[in-house]
Amino acid sequence: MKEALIIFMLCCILHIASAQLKVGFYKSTCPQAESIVRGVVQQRFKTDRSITAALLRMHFHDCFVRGCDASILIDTTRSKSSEKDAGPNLTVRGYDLIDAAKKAVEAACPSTVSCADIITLATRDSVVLAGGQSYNAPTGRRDGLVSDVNDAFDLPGPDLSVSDTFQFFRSKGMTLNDMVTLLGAHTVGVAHCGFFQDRLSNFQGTGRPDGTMDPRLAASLLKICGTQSRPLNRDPSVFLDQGTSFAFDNQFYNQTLFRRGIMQIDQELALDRSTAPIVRGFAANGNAFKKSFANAMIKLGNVEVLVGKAGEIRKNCRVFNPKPKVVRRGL
Ligand code: HEM
Ligand SMILES: *[C@@H]1O[C@H](CO)[C@@H](O)[C@H](O)[C@H]1NC(C)=O
Ligand SMILES: CC(=O)N[C@H]1CO[C@H](CO)[C@@H](O)[C@@H]1O
Repeated sequence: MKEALIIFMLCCILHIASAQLKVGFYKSTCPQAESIVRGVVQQRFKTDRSITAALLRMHFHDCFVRGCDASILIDTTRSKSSEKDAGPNLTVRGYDLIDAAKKAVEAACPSTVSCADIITLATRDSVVLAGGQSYNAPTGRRDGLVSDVNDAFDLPGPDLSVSDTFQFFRSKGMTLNDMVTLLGAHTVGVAHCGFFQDRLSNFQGTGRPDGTMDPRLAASLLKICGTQSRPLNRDPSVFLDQGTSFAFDNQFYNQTLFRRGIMQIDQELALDRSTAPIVRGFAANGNAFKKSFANAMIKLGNVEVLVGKAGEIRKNCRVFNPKPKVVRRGL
């Protein structure tokens, strides 16, 4: 009896904490939703393993700006510049995969599954394909009605200190452990030179490389990046995890222990007194990292979500649904 009561109470607390999202939200309204998304991701992953990195970054940016509401997917129009056009968003990739998944899901269940949930599910599936741990991703998000180029200031830059970076994560309800865990997503994917170039030869205007980077790594990256800045579309990029670049594993942390973090924030995680023990723990125990990552992703996916009747279920992830025509009576 007592146990049943405790379990019942736990359910309620967890329910409230996840703001009405629930695992299997589409079980009755679109039972195929999760398997359709998984199929599309699997198909893509076969020819493009970099899709894991693309989706992880998209999901992070979506959730940190106005919550996980697919506001990142909205295309700019002639009259309004959307989130996509903000500096940090310029190199987000994977929009075409979301379009493909949405199209397949719409064919099975029109106007039922949100674009925000499709990002969440596709990201989870792509992490699993790259070697990460699977998790039950709660669903039931609604798509937002706003996307503004000025909102992307909620995203931290790569040159901030650990404590300044943590302010961003704390404001979204994340712990320091969550932050170190989520940055472990940099175990896959690439960064353009412009995001770390100063570390290679002229760190903070000193005329010298960043002393916290392995000099051999700095020298080899300098050959790729040079010293001049370029526009993003002509800027070379390098792997964020120089060990196992496509595997979703704990090698990112191990690399930073060897001073082989690419961006300043990545390296700082291993050096800052507050985060170094977490980094050492994950570097030593890959399964602990993967488990922690699964939990942190569920938390990320809960940030400021729209549920119930809020927002809408977009038909096309790139545009808001047309406003219903106002029917005027008696005028
Ligand atoms: C302090 C927090 C973070 C900062 C400052 C940061 C910064 C960056 C930057 C500057 C890039 C390079 C983008 C480019 O050159 O195209 C990048 C790439 C990436 N970020 Fe982060 N990031 C942060 C946290 C996260 C989180 C929480 C995730 C996911 C959970 C994530 C996932 C990724 C992935 C997967 C890539 C590679 C993207 C690709 O290959 O296209 N990042 N990040
Ligand atoms: C950690 O990274 C270093 C430097 O790249 C590498 O030599 C070493 O084999 C890695 N250790 C593990 C356990 O993967
Ligand atoms: C992927 C994407 O939509 N990128 C856009 C970012 O913003 C630039 C310029 O504002 C557009 O040209 C890109 O298409």
